[in-house]
Amino acid sequence: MTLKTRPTPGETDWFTHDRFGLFIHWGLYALPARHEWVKSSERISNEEYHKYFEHFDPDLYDPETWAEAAGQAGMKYFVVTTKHHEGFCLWDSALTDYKAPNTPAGRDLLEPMVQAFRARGLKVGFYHSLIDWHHPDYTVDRFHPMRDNEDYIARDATRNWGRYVEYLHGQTRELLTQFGEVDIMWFDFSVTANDRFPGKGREEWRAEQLIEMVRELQPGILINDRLQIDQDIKTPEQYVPREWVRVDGEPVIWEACQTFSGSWGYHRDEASWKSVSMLVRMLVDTVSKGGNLLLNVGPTGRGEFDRRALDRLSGIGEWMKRQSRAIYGCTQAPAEFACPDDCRYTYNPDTNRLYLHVFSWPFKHIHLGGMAQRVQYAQLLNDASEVPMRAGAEEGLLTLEVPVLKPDATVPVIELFLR
Ligand code: H79
Repeated sequence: MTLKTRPTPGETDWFTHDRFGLFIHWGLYALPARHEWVKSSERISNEEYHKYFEHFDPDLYDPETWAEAAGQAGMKYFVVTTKHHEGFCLWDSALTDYKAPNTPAGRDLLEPMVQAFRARGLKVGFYHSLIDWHHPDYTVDRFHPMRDNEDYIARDATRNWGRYVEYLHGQTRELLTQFGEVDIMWFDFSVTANDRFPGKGREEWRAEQLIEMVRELQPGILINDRLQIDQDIKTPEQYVPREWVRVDGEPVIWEACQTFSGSWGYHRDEASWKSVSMLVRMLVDTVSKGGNLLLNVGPTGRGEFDRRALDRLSGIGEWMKRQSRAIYGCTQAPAEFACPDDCRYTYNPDTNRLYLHVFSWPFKHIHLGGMAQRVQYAQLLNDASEVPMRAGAEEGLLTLEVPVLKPDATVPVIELFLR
């Protein structure tokens, strides 16, 4: 049997079937182009940061091309930053002036994005930052850009936290009432205290009340875990979990979020871009442990996915075009199937097919212990060419006879039809 996860309040079937989504981090930080945390890392004041607001003019923005790139890569949903920690909003919120329509962009940028992705059949997710480095009522904490500014900190006494929480809840309401059906609400994130500043968590966000409102407005929506109350999805960030993610010993629904290069926002000079091969292996590895992959693009200030991102997306799409059967509807294989070296298994419980993803192509043979009686037929997934099998030398051993030349796929997959 495959692992059964702890039940959650939302509708998770589509999510664990689809497995692969696009994260989009787009905001004013695309202009400094040196990490979406630049305001915090460089201790930039609201006044200094304002130049990015005044110059935000994404004249090449065409969400249809974004949706096409995501769909072509095999992604089935997307999650976009409606507001990141800098506080800038992509939509025409009635609750702030700090929004795209008031920049040279001159319009709501979220609505056309939602339309374009939905039209391509992708599900819609909103990332919304709990943290806000622009709002006047948001108090200083360990990450705040003004954490070293004594005057700014002194004015915390005059800040009305309740007003910020109303803003947070009010904007969440806007997002869940003005854009049709929303499939995921992705809040980010609760702040721990340090020796200088208190933290902000479920009490501060009034998380219980917020969650209740979200569920009332969008029944069936999936909510992540960063309000300090676990809901539908656990969200490991920028690492590959060693095994199926558990909470209190129980396997849960999880989604790893990963970057192409270490920055979420567009970063011009970041050089540690992952290869297509590494990204495909990351996707396979994630699904082999029962998880989803949410892979991020940081569009430029002109409103485009840059060449490096497009290259990776199209490379992944080239693989997914023939191999997606080993991803959609798949999960961790039952423990009885011992996976050979340099490989991963994914498994589709509905079709009872096991997929052997070969990370390092071996010479002529792959030996599968204990499988002699279990496999009815084997083929390469990229071209449906038969992989001959014979009973191995040992009891129960099944030997697959594979071509010497690695098949034409970034990660070749052998489809095993089980008995
Ligand atoms: O939105 C993306 C990130 O901006 C946000 N979550 C994802 C989805 C996030 N990134 N890091 N964190 C949350 C936790 C804080 C990490 C930090 Fe740092 C390490 C803050 C300071 C040191 C990363 C590195 C950010 C600045 C330098």
